[in-house]
Amino acid sequence: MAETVFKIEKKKKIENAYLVGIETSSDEALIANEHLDELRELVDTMGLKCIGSEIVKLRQSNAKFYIGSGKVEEIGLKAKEFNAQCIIVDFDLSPSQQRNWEAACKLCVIDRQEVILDIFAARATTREAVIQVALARMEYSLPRLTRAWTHLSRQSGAGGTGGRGEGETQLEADRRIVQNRIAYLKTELKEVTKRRDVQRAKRTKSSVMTGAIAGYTNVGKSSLLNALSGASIFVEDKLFATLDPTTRLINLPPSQSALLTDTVGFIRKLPHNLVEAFKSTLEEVVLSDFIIHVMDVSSRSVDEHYKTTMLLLKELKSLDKPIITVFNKIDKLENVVTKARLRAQYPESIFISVRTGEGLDQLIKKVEEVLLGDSQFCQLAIPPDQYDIVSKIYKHCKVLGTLFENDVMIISARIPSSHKKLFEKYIL
Ligand SMILES: Nc1nc2c(ncn2[C@@H]2O[C@H](COP(=O)(O)OP(=O)(O)OP(=O)(O)O)[C@@H](O)[C@H]2O)c(=O)[nH]1
Ligand SMILES: [Mg+2]
Repeated sequence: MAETVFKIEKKKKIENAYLVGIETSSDEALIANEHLDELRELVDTMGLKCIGSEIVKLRQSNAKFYIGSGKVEEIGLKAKEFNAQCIIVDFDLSPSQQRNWEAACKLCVIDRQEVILDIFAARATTREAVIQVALARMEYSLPRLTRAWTHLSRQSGAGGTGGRGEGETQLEADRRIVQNRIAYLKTELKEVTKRRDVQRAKRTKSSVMTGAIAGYTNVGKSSLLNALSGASIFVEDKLFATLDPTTRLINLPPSQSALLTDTVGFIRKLPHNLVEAFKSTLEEVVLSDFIIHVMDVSSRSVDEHYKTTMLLLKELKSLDKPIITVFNKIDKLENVVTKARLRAQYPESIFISVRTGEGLDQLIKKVEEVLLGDSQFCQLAIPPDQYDIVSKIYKHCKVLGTLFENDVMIISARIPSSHKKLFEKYIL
């Protein structure tokens, strides 16, 4: 498969990367530095060594290279001096810009999108994730087949998959192969998505409320679900540890429960074809009743992370749901001023540490509040031959009191609107 060939080839040849950040006129130097730090983390997650970096000040964007041509040549020389085998830029390059860079520097040039796609490809394990990532990568590669440093054209040119048709140039043949593969992956994805829909339908029927844990990558979303549900989802101090959503039941004392789904992390400038390909995975967020938005309080870019996630939630048309804003990793925060500032800026937020357990009870309380938020106070009359419904009432409603009138049990409770129908015939 082209994917495997790409990975092997890349691992063999490329070890050292020279990074290029960008400072636009609207960004301050501090932000440019934070972005470069994030790129360093991405490159580290990718398994490459960052041997040097610089930030380029962008005054006017240039059609040929995005940044000035003199600067590109300078970067190429510096990267070679550092013995780098590739240059990684923290901005998106159009296919022709990428070709121009590679021609000017005589090195492989990788843009931010490709870095993220590469990490996703290395991390995908389930069939659904593998197909989603492969599709996004193929779409990224299709307009880039004439690139000097391309895995796909070389692979198919080497006589790998499907030969060249009569009168067809190598490029046309490559394009045809990639287009066929994209079509094939799209059909495969449809099949897998159907299965997810079935699982989801089952869950919807169970009438338990569902929540999605969303947020920037590496903030502790999986750790939080593990802590709340006793699950053992893979957790790692690297970006994009989770690609597949996991759903677990959490019990909320005294008698409620909800299904919580851990989702793929977001990042600034998430490649659009990746968002498209992950649509069915991201639908876990779209279809949830509420969202727990987790942030890393110790990150210097916490406000930007907030904006990125909110923007993606907006794109997913999910901003109308109740959102619980949570700042995790409070154990790591030394600066008390930050906490005060965030508290003022996000007044409804909750500060927690999954590591120490601090604030988790407050979060659970908040989830309960949200679940009951759209509830109504009702009195229910349960005749003796139907007492078996009582445990269900306890499970889904907030029971405030019970008493007996003859043999009929009278329950005062707050009933979430999602369950009103279920108990309708008992309502007085
Ligand atoms: N100090 C501290 N570290 C934490 C806390 N919660 C999680 N972590 C660490 O943060 C790192 C990321 O945690 P994950 O749970 O994998 O984060 P995630 O948001 O699921 O990340 P992705 O799936 O990669 O998007 C891990 O090394 C965790 O051990 C916390 O409360 N305090
Ligand atoms: Mg995770």
